[in-house]
Amino acid sequence: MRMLVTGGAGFIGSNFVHYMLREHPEDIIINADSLTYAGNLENLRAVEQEPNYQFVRVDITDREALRPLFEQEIDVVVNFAAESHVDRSILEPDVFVRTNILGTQTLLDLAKEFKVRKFVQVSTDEVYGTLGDTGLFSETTPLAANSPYSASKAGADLLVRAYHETFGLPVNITRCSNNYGPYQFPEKLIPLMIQNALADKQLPVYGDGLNVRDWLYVEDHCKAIDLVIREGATGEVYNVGGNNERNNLQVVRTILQELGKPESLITYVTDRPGHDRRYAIDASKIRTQLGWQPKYNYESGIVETIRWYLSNQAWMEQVKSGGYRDYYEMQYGER
Ligand code: NAD
Ligand code: TDX
Repeated sequence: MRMLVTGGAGFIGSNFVHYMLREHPEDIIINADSLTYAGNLENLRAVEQEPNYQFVRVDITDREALRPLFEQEIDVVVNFAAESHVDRSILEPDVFVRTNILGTQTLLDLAKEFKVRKFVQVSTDEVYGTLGDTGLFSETTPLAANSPYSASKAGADLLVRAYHETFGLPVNITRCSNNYGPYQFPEKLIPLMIQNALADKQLPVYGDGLNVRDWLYVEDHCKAIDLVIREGATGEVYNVGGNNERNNLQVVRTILQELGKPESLITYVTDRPGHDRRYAIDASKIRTQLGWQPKYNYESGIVETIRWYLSNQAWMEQVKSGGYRDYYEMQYGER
């Protein structure tokens, strides 16, 4: 199978490339990524010489630059490429609309023109909006996005649906809860808090710290996408989540305990505007229909993740310094 993976230099995408090369060495992976601030080829250094892996620096809104990739007979497109950080979307929504909506539509057009066998859109539980104290998001929960980020992801989901309904494009959409694990950019809660705690800097907890997220180890997400590629019924949406609801204070306290740092580092800061209170996923459809089961439980996954960041401080320093970007600017030219 020849697979076009977009956004493969980001957090989940790079974990997915590693996962696929390990689990399916017979497949060919073409990683198309424009290397924004969130894209880091350092994540893929261990596989860059693999004969069945290829990296192409390309923007998913650039139809003509993408065309030669589709001319290489792509079987499956897996679209991870996105602007992914909610706080940035509040500051600068434009690029979210451009990449997440226009970029997805550009890929859909090419997938249709070149008759790919499957288009998998990697979406998020945030398209469903927010929950109160009870209830779970199912695949039929109405879309009710609350941030420019989630609105742009919901817009993309609707386009994916429309290309299936209108043009018969064979698609799947996966909607996953919060991922954690190696190679996550340190603007997101877990790596940010680990870094700040290690440096004895304050840990900025938004609002009352009681917002709930449903955490999933990134490898379990990759496993779910792999299953959907191979066995997902055409046109279907699959929710992915690990039944690991924790509020933000619980997450931050675990990090402090593991690192032996004091709770006095916790600092309550102004809440995120439109901050969704609670996300929780009903993943029974992918579990019963495709047999997906997460391998990691949160208690061991979070400890393993903290240890990964501890033993990969060189990676983190590079990301923070921007040094890796300067290097790849040299390698791949001006952006
Ligand atoms: P990320 O920000 O770490 O990585 C995004 C990648 O996309 C980067 O490598 C970046 O360079 C690339 N990219 C951005 N704009 C591009 C463009 N115009 N053209 C080509 N490449 C571009 O994101 P992530 O956390 O790995 O998320 C990956 C996908 O999974 C996103 O679609 C996100 O919405 C979705 N998702 C993320 C989570 C999570 O917890 N992180 C949960 C559910 C769904
Ligand atoms: O400094 C912080 N302090 C804080 O309290 C940060 C960065 C976050 N938070 C809170 C906000 C959220 O309630 O922690 C929670 C998690 O925040 P993020 O890591 O920014 O993730 P979230 O907004 O939940 O979105 C993530 O999961 C769904 C990803 O960034 C999205 O791409 C994905 O779709």
